[in-house]
Amino acid sequence: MIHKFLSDDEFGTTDTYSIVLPIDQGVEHGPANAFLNTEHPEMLDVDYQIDYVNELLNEGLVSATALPYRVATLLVEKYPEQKNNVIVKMNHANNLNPTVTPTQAIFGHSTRKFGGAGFTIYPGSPAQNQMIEQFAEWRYRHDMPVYTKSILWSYPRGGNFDTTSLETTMHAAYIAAQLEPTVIKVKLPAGNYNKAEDVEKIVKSACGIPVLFSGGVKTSRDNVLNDARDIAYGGGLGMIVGRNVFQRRPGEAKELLKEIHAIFTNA
Ligand code: FBP
Repeated sequence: MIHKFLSDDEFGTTDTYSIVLPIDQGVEHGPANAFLNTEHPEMLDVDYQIDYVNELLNEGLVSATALPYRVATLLVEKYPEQKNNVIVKMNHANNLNPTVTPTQAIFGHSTRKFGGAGFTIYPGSPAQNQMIEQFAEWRYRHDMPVYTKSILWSYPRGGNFDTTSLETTMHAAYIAAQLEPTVIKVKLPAGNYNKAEDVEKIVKSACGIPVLFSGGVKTSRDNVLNDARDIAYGGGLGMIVGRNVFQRRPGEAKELLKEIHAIFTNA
């Protein structure tokens, strides 16, 4: 498969793949957990962070980056040539208070400065309709179809059900597909599942919309590469991988990214 950046016209088309670097964990998990208490604490410094992301984009190791509004704006101001490889994450949750109903608030006020816009929905949450309608509102009535590509994170949560099963993930992909984003992002199912074959079922559930997979806490190189193989051979568009990249030292992170690229290139 051929590697495509978000800025390429062929992004998301058949026989291409993309590796997206999300760095919204400072909002979602807090700056200490996301950046400081890791092997790569320099990431807490936003100037360092945007230089590092620019470097990974320039080296062709990531196809796009998904950032919260302020960080996305700083990156595009310093490196305007990266504009079309930046996905501004429009809504966010945070894990400060676990008793709050899982929902996402709109932070971003415009997607025009960027190449892509990212939204999250939590299917199954008591607040699911609010998030689904937030995305539908932007997708159909505002500027997304004209100016930007869209990535829809679809994470089932907020109810008394297994959030990580194959069935739930297929359901999340099918719901997301009806909103017609450019690309859907779901997590791989957890536990004992049939890897590449189940990835294929999730991809089919997305009704022709390409699917990015993965994400999660930092784990071993082998685990990340096994996931990459399942995704590549199951027909996924690629990976969206944050903490497993930026919580590693740069040398190790770049080696891991190169190995992921090799898997997708040869799939
Ligand atoms: P969770 O709420 O399950 O942690 O998922 C959110 C998130 O971590 C985002 O912050 C990020 O956009 C995406 O999932 C993937 O990032 P990572 O690879 O670090 O999990």
